[in-house]
Parts: sequence; structure tokens; C-alpha cells
Amino acid sequence: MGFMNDSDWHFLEGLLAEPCRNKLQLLANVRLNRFIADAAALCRPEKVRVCDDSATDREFIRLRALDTGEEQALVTPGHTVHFDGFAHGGRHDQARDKENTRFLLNEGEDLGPGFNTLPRPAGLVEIRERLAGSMAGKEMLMRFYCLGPNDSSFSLPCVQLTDSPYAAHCGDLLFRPGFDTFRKLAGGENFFRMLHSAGRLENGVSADVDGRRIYVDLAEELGYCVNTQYAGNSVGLKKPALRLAISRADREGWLAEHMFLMGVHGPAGRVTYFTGAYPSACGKTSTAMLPGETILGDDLVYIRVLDGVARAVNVEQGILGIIEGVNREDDAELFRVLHRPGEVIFSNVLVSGGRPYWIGMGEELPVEGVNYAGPWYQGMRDSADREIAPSFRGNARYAIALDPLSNLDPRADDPAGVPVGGIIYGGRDSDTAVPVQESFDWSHGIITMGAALESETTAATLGAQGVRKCDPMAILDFLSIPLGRYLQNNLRFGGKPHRPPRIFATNYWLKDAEGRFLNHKLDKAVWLKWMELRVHGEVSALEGPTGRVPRYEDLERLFRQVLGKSYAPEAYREQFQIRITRNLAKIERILAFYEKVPDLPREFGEILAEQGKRLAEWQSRKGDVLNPSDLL
Ligand code: SPV
Ligand code: MN
Repeated sequence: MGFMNDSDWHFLEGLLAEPCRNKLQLLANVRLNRFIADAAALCRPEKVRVCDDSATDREFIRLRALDTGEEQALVTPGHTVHFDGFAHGGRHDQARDKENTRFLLNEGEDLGPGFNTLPRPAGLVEIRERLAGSMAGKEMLMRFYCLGPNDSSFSLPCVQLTDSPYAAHCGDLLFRPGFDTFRKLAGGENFFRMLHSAGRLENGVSADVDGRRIYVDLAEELGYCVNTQYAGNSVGLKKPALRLAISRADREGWLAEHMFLMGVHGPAGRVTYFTGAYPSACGKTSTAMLPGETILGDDLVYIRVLDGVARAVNVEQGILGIIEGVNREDDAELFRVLHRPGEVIFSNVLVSGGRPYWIGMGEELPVEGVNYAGPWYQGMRDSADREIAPSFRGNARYAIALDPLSNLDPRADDPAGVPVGGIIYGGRDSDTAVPVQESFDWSHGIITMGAALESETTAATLGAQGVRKCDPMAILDFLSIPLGRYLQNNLRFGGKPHRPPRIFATNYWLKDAEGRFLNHKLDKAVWLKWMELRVHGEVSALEGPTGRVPRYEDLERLFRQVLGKSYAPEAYREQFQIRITRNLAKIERILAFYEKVPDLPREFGEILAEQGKRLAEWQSRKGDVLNPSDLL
């Protein structure tokens, strides 16, 4: 066949049906063939199926996921449910596994403190041992994707091998098809590779989660994943490929970010594009899905400077969103798409009468059904005597493609990307930052808003509640280059376009002394419109010590226009008072977090020190709290 002639290839050839051989022949890619041949020889599948972008192959994957029991059909056509492993009182498989996600590094390579790494030779031996024979009796599926729009300078081709039709099905919903992209590569070697096995299954669920490993080989741009199905681990295109892309972007001078991408609709039909980084469960998807605006993506973007303009694309074409709290009133369009006939994979929800239910859906939940723990009834407890929630708390999800959304931005697939007007950083902060503010300039934003992004833990995460964790640019879990270097890249990036995007920080989570939220969930719609006007210099702002804050009269007008609500001066005062002492305490926490981080940019300390100085000056005049009217 004009491929290679080694024994691995012969082994693979025996597993390929004729049409699959033809597909590989069409791609004529030696590096690709070596990868599959090696993976097949290692994982020992019964068959190998090469899938292209055709509807037939997509349908095949959908049906296979039902056949293998990884998904079950629900009553609404196109709806399925998938459960990830759940050990009573023990280790479950319903979230990304940080502990067992490791970078394989060559001798002499070092990512600095805070990274989970292994020497490459030892890591490869271990992961290959775990993968050996892992596909026995199963079919290895080969899927081709394109990260970023097709036929674009942003495109990154990626191939995924998996024995999990569920992982392949998720990939098909979330990522753009890439068989054609591989054909156009014409044998080129520039692509990411992912190898996944769900391992041994029990009732369609990965059974050996203690042997779960997600290893990222940066030198080879290759991700390995075994003994897990949870999509944030197993869909290599998502978080494993983000790690590879960050490293690639570092070498090539662009940015790969954990951000949404959306169009904010300004006056006279103007659309201004924003990216936004928020840690998990902090309102990232709901921001991108706000009524009246348009979504391009909710999780991953690549940003490049093209012809002097910072431009961004959505890496994906779908959403893997948290379902908890998605309700008809606050998330009308999403709610509609999650109920209409059409492809949706629900995961770790409650199923009753063939329909999915989840916490916070705004409807009464059935008192019994089937969920991630098996047959379930209200009040059921696990072996550690903890109540089993109806849907998995905090991380039950849905996977959908973006196209059925009526608020999909028409430029979502533009190969040239969209110009970035603003970048937003937002965390869960009950008592420090104002709801929205703008940085003084690019560097001030990158350091005091991006690098200093903090979020409070919630009941959804293990451990104590309300503990603040610093999560720079909401990307800490995925960083594959030293943090100091990543910040340096971000700072430098601002100097590349003619005009860098403006940088903003939002905080949707402010509470009063009684612990009540100071803002409604939809108030963020107003903050977005204000930011849009700021990008075009159409509203002025007040110069505070931590950034530029909105004027009352602008917000009052926007609350009326956008939400048809009045906005009381007292509400403004309470929300936008600058909590000086708390902001000073935050600087101390940030400095402590970064204390051991090597090679921080020179500006880092300077910018935080200046901010501290401004706050201290106001403190000596006003005490703990500064009213926005003091800035007039
Ligand atoms: C996140 O947790 O940031 C997600 C879901 O987007 S996962 O795919 O698990 O990363
Ligand atoms: Mn994410």
C-alpha cells in the first residue's frame, strides 16, 4: 500500500476493513500511520475503524455508543445519557483528575513549582503498560478533528484514537470535523495526537479508575489517557489538547486560552467581541449565553495578531456545560435546546421515565429514577453515609453542538477569527472586587485582573467552602509552560496589535453582610453593555485605585434599557464601593501565592506595589471603604 513495511503495520492491516484502508491511503500520512500502527499493536483492539467526516460515520459512532452501553437513549429523539463511574464513598470518575494528569518531561526540562510531572522514559513505560491490551475485544475508533475553524491560519489538526464511542461522540459534537483537514495536510506532520482507552468496562462504565492516568507528552505533542471516560479527561481535544496548544502558542508567539468568545451587541447594530476567563462554575457559559448577545464559544480560544489586530477563534464547535442550575427563566435558549429533539448527551443527571432531570432546573424532581449511583431514590445514602444527590453535584453536564442555538454568532466559523475588543477576567468573590471595572492599561489588567484572578471554592468542589484560590487566567489546571513565562507572554502580547484589547474584571458573586447576593444573575448583561461602550470610548468612567469603575448615570440608563429595571443609587453605592482593606489583603494573598514562582515579569511586583500604594493613600483619607462618589 505504499506505507511502511514493519510488523506493526501488518498487524494493523489485518484489523482494517477495506474502506478504512482506502481512507488511510487517501491521507497518505506516514506519521499518522505509524501512530495508529503503534497504538493498535499496543492496545490490541479486535478491529480498527477509520472514520471520515461523513454523516454515515457520525451515525455509526452514535449507534455504537448505544450498543456498548456507554450511552442510553432517552425518550426525546437524539437525547442520550452517559454515566461516569461512581464508587460509593470512594473514587469516582465524574471530574477531571488533576492528581493523575502529568506532563512527561525530557531530562533537563523543568516547568517550575506546582506542576505534576514525570520523567518521560518512566512515564512512557508506565502509560504504555496500562494501555497494553486495553482494547482487547473492542474496536479502536479513529477520529479526525480540526481545532479552530477549518482552512484557517488558526487550524490545528488533531487525531484521536479511542475505544470509547462515547468519547468519540462527544468529540463529534464538540469539535469541527477534520478528515478533510488531514487530507489537505498532504502527508504533513504538523498535528496533535491523542490515544485514549476507557479500559475495562462494567455496565458501560470505566471500572479501574484507580488506574486512571492522563499523560501529556509535550515533546511529541501526544496525549495519553486511560481508565476514564469523563470527557474533560478522555476527549483529548478538550483539555489535553489545550495543554499542547499552550506549549505550541508559547513557541509561536500567540495565545491559547481557557476563555469564552462572544459578541456583545452595542448601539446601531455594532457587535464587539469579548473573550472571558472564569474558573469552572463561575458563570462563564451563562455569560456567553446571555440573552441579546451572540455566542461563538464557551471554553477555549486561540488568539493571534493578524494584520495588526488581535483576533480570536473558538477552538470548538459545541458546549460541554455544567447542567446544574440551568433553568427556563435564566437560561431560556439553552433550556430550549436541551429539551428539543436533536443531539444532546446528558451526563450524570437523574433519569426518570426516560427524561433527564437535574438540580436547579426549576422543576420538581422525581423522587426515584436512575442516576450515576444506579437505581436511586430520594434520601439514598452512600456507603460513607452521605446523601446521594439526584444529579451529580456541581459537575453533571450536557454536550451539544453550537448550531441549534439561535444566538450563535454568524462569524463563529470565520477562518479569520473575530477582532477582540475586550478581555474579561472573573472569579467568585463574595466581598472584595466591584461587579465590573476596567484596567488602566494592558499590563495593569494582565497583572491585577488576570494573574491575580481568585475564586472561592463552592460546595461543588471537595474541601472547605469559601476558600479563595488564586487561579491565574483560570488556566492553572492546564498550564504546560512555567507560570512566569506564561505571564510574560501575555504581557508581551499586548504590544503586538496596533491597539490591544481592553481588559476588564467582573465579579458576579458579591454578597452583603447577611450573605445575600448583591446582584441578580442577569445583571451581568448590564456590565457587558457598559464594557462594550467603554471599548468604543462612549462612556466615561471613574478612576479608582483598582481600576476604572462605571458612573451611576450610565448604569442607571443601561439597567433601564437592557433589563427594564430601575437601579437605585443605594444599590450602586453598595455594589461599587471600593473595599480598600479587603483589596489590600488580596494583594498580600497574591504576593504570597507568587512568592515561589520563578521568573516573574519585572512589571509584576511593580504593578501590584503601585496598586497597594494607591489603596493605602485612599485608606489614610477614607478608612476601610471608598464610595464611588468620592471619585467624582
Ligand atoms: C472545565 O472544568 O473547565 C470544563 C469542563 O470546561 S472539562 O472538560 O472537564 O474541563
Ligand atoms: Mn473549561
